[in-house]
Amino acid sequence: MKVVLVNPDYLLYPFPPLGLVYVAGYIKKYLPEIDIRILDQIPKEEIIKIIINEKPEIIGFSSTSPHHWKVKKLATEIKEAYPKGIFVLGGIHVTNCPTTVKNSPFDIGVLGEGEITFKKLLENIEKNNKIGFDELKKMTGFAFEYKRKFYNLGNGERIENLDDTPIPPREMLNMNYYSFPSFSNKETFEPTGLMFTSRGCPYSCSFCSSVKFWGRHVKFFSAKRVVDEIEILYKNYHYKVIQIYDDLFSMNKPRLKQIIELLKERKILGKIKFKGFGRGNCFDEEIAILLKELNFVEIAFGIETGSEKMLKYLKDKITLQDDINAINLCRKYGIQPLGAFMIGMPYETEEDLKDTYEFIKKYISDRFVIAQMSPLPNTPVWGYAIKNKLIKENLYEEEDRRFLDFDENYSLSLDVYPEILKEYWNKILSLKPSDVFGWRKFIMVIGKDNSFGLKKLSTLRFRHILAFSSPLFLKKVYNLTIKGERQGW
Ligand code: B12
Ligand code: SF4
Repeated sequence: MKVVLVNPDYLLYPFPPLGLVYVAGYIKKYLPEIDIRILDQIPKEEIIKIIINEKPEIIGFSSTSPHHWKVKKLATEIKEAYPKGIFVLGGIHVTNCPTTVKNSPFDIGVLGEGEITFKKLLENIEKNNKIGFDELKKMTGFAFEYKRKFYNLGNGERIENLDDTPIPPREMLNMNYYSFPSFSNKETFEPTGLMFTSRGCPYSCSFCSSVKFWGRHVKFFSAKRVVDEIEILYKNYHYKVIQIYDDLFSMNKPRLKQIIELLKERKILGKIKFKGFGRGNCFDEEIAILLKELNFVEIAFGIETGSEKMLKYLKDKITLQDDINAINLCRKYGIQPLGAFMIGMPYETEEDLKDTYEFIKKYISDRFVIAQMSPLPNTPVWGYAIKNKLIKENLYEEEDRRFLDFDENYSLSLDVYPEILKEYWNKILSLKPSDVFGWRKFIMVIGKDNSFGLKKLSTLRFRHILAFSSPLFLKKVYNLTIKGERQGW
C-alpha cells in the first residue's frame, strides 16, 4: 500500500515539516511493508503529476488553523485530479475543529498526536481495502462522516514512551531547503537545524492551543535519545546551530545535566550553538548556568505584554517581574534574551499598549518580535471573540489573511480605537534595531530552487550578496513579498 504525505508549504517557510516526518518515521518502523513518502518543497503541479503517476491509496495533509484554507484548497485540487485516493487530514486544526472534515476533500481526520492513530487507520484500510468505518467508530482519534452521520471520536491514543518513536527520518525531506542560517542574531548566522526534545506544556495560557492538543502532562525524550539526534544533526547535516522548538525546553533540570554530560562524553559539547524557548517563572540561576554550559546563545520568552493586568488574563502563574528576572539572568550569563509580544487582545486599553511599549523600550528593545493576536480555536480567547461576534465560527475555512499581517480593522480589543492600536504598532516597531540588509525578509522568500548556491550560505557571503542584486532574485522578492504571493500558491 502506498501513502503520500504532502507538505503544503512550498516556498513558504524554511522549517522542516517535522510533524509529517514523525508520523512517516513511525509508520516506517512499525508497518515496514507500507511504502510511505513525503512530497516536500514541490510545486502543486508536480505534486499532482506524482500522485497521478504513483497512484497512492492514501494522501495525507497537515494544517494549522490560519493556514487551513490553503491546505484545503490544495487538497481539493488534488482530489479533482485524482479522486480515487483516501484523503486524510491530521494536525492541530482538525483536532480543534473536527467538523472541518464535513463537506471537504478530506475523507477522515486524525485527531491529536498522530503516530498511533495513523497506524491504526492504515491497518484498518489494509484489512478492508477501504476505510472500515464500522470498526473505526469504536475507536478514538478520528473524525468522519459516515452514513449521513458525523463522528467526532476525540483525541487518539498517546505514545507513552516518546523514545518508542524513531528519530525523525529527515532524509525523507528535501533537506537542502532547510540549511538556512538563523538570522536572529550574529551568533546564530550559521545553518540552523530544528528539533524537539519533549511534547506538551504544563501551563494554560488563554490564547494558546498547544496545551489542549498535547495535554498538560509533558512527555520527554530521554537524554540519550536527544543527544543521538543532536549528533545526527551536527554530523550528518552539518548544522552549527540547533533550535529546540519545545514549548518549554528548560524545565527538566536533571535531564539538562544528563544532556550536557553526554555531549561532553561524545566530545561535541560547545561545538553546536542552541536556541530555544523559556518561560519567565520557570527560569532561575541554575537553569541559566546549565543552558550556558550547553552553549545556548538565545532564549525566547513569550512575555506577551508589559501590562500586569493583561498578563493576568493571558497567562497563569507568572508576573512581569519573573520575565524581568529571566531577562537579567540571560544577560548576566551572556545568553541573548528575545521577547515575544502581542497587541490587539481582548480587554486591552490604550494604557496597556503604553505599558507594553514602555516595557519593551526599557528591558528588551534589542531583540523582540511583535504580532497581532490571532484567535485560535478551542482557547478562551477564541470563546471571547465568538461571543462578541468579532469572528465567525468558520473563520479558518475560507481564505483569510487578516491575522497573518497586522490589520487594525480586526482587533480583538473592544476597548481601544483602531487608530490608536495602529499608532502603538508603529511606535513599538520603531524600537526595533534596523534590518538594513533585509535579512529577515530574505529568509522568508527564498525557494528550494535556490540556484544561488545557498546551501552553505555562511561560507558564501560574497556570492550571496551578488545573488541579492540579481534580477532573478529581485523578481522573486517582488512576487513573493510585494505582490503577496508568499501566502498563496
Ligand atoms: C515549529 C512551529 C512552527 C514553525 C514550523 C512549522 C512547521 N513547518 O511545522 C514555524 C515557525 C514556521 C511556525 C509557523 C506558524 N505557526 Co507554529 N508552531 C510550531 C510548534 C512550536 C511546533 C510544531 C511541531 O512541529 N510540533 C511537533 C510535531 C510532532 O507536532 P505536529 O506538527 O502537531 O504533528 C503531530 C500531530 O499534529 C499529527 N499530525 C500532524 N500532521 C499530520 C498529518 C497526518 C496525515 C497525520 C495522520 C497526523 C498528523 O501527528 C504529529 C505527530 O504526533 C507549534 C507548537 C507545538 N508545540 O506543537 C506551533 C504551532 C503549531 N504554530 C502555530 C501557529 C499559529 C503558527 C502560524 C500560523 C503563526 C503565524 N501567524 O504565521 C504559522 C503557520 C505555519 C503553517 N504553515 O501552518 C500554532 C497553531 C495553532 C492552531 N490552532 O493552528 C501552534 C500550535 C502554537 C500555539 N501554541 O498555539 N510554527
Ligand atoms: S507557556 Fe507557551 S506553550 Fe505553554 S500554554 Fe503558555 S503559550 Fe502555550
